Amino acid sequence: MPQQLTIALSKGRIFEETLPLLAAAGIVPSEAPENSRKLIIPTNHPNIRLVIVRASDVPTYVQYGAADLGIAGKDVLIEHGGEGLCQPLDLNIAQCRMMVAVQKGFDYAHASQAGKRLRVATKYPSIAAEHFAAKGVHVDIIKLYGSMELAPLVGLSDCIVDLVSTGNTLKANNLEAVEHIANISSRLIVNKAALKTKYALLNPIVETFARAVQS
Ligand code: PRT
Ligand code: MG
Repeated sequence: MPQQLTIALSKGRIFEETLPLLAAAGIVPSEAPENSRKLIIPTNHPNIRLVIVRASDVPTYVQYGAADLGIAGKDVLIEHGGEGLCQPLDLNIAQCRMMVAVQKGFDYAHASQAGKRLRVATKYPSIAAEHFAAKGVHVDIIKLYGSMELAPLVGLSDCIVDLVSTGNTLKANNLEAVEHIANISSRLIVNKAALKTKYALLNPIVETFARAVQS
């Protein structure tokens, strides 16, 4: 039986921005996940299929070899830890910034002085903990799964650590960014074992993606 290749992707911006890269490698999905409830999407290539999973689940599928490769944001990869994964390429897609944000008018400089305690709401506890530890600021991290922007508005936290791209969400909720933590983009991730056992299938895709990113 010919070897099968499974690619894990999330719906939305990552899927949209990955389509041209797949096309460059001659891979065309049979349908778009936005128009379908299918979780396994075949492609024009009989041995290559896509699986559609939550963005934060992509590294897990690839780590355990349920998918051979995938595309995940650096935010998701830092929180996952990267175990069992090779990260051969920064694809420079789905770009954004990890920022600290507060309600407009909140005195962040004062509140984040050493010696005080800051309440931080975030979906990214590892990134947030590391950032504030490096500054020597004591924090209580409140883990949320979405809509972090609400937390400072209702007194759940003093600030949030979240991704910002246009800044429209912050603006619409009377928040402002006060600190830049990191620039974020999405990376190609490959299962470490598959990199060896499926080299002949995987390598042309990695090389094509690398060329597409450079051009
Ligand atoms: O949406 P869902 O809860 O299913 O999962 P997800 O948010 O993890 O997935 P998705 O598809 O929204 O994001 C996938 C990846 O895209 C993330 O892991 C990031 O690496 C990257 N990315 C790029 C972003 C953004 N830009 C972004 N703006 N991920 C999320 N956002 C959110 C942000 O959290 C905030 O709520 O968009 C809002 C801010 O956007 P602006 O344009 O208003 O600033
Ligand atoms: Mg989202």
